[in-house]
Amino acid sequence: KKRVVSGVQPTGSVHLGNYLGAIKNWVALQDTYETLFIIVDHHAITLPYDTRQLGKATTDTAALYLACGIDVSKASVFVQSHVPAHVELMWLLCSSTPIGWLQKMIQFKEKSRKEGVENASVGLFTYPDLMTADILLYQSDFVPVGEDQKQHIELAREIAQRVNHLYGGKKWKKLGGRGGSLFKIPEPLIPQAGARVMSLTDGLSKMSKSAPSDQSRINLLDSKDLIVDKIKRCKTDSFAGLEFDNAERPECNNLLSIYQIVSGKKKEEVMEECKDMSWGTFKPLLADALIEHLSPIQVREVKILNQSNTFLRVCPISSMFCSFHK
Ligand code: AQP
Repeated sequence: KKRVVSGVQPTGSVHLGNYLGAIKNWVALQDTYETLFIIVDHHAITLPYDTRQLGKATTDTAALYLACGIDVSKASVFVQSHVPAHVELMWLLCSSTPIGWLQKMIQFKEKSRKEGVENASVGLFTYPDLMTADILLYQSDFVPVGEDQKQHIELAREIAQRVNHLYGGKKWKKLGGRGGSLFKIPEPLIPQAGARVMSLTDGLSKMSKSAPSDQSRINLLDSKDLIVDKIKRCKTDSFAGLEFDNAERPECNNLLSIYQIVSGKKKEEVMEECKDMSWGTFKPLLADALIEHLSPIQVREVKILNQSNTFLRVCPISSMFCSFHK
């Protein structure tokens, strides 16, 4: 069986972008592939974080994986920091990665902007090497991610090729080494719909955990009232009717796309159904579709957390740093 690896950072509330761009697609893959879904807590400490929250966010993210339909009888679900080999391989990969390759990463530029590059952590800079280690450690064939991670997967491929070239192949075999390729070259799996879910308050920015306003995202655990309120207040435009793929209407495209995926309808069906609608008619329809889709996930999440009080109790990173607080 081909192998699939992916993960989400326990950095805050898992939102609709994480779900539609990644987790929802994992569920379909677990029947066909050997799948490993990781809660990537080492990634979560590359930006300032609350040590007391990290353990809880780790447990909550794992519970959400299961509530969204990940089945542990088919897939492996685990916490990144529980497997030290991720960090060990990362160090080996860092030593073969030219600094210039990391300097080109858009996510580093964006995430270091707030603090300034000089103040950003070395961890944030080398994050792509850790992500590469997460993938290469398991000789993964495919990595299902949202579009924002495409550049990191391309880098992972380049690092794998470089290490294969430097330390694999015939020349090492002659010297008594293993020869051949050390690492498989992974392929990204980016969904056709949901690859880039945009903010509710700005159709040109991606929905994100770190955006200061909670109004900009639908969290998977938002209450019905909150979903209705967020959709009621989300940014729209003053064009007549609703349409996909008009570059002048990014919010319209985003909201229709979300509706299409959560309602399980085809794009043509949604176009036909919504083309003459006003925002006043469409918004309650979208809110209802979101609630209908997310409610079963929310019910399962509560059940899972209640059932499993020993479930992922200890998070080594947080327990280590928490002890420094005392
Ligand atoms: N808006 C999005 N649309 C589609 N997919 C998305 N992903 C993230 N945002 C969107 C995908 O979710 C997976 C897990 O993301 P992550 O938590 O590991 O990384 P992230 O990019 O830090 O997530 P956020 O929520 O967007 O946080 P910040 O605030 O840090 O930017 C990945 O597969 C990602 O592609």
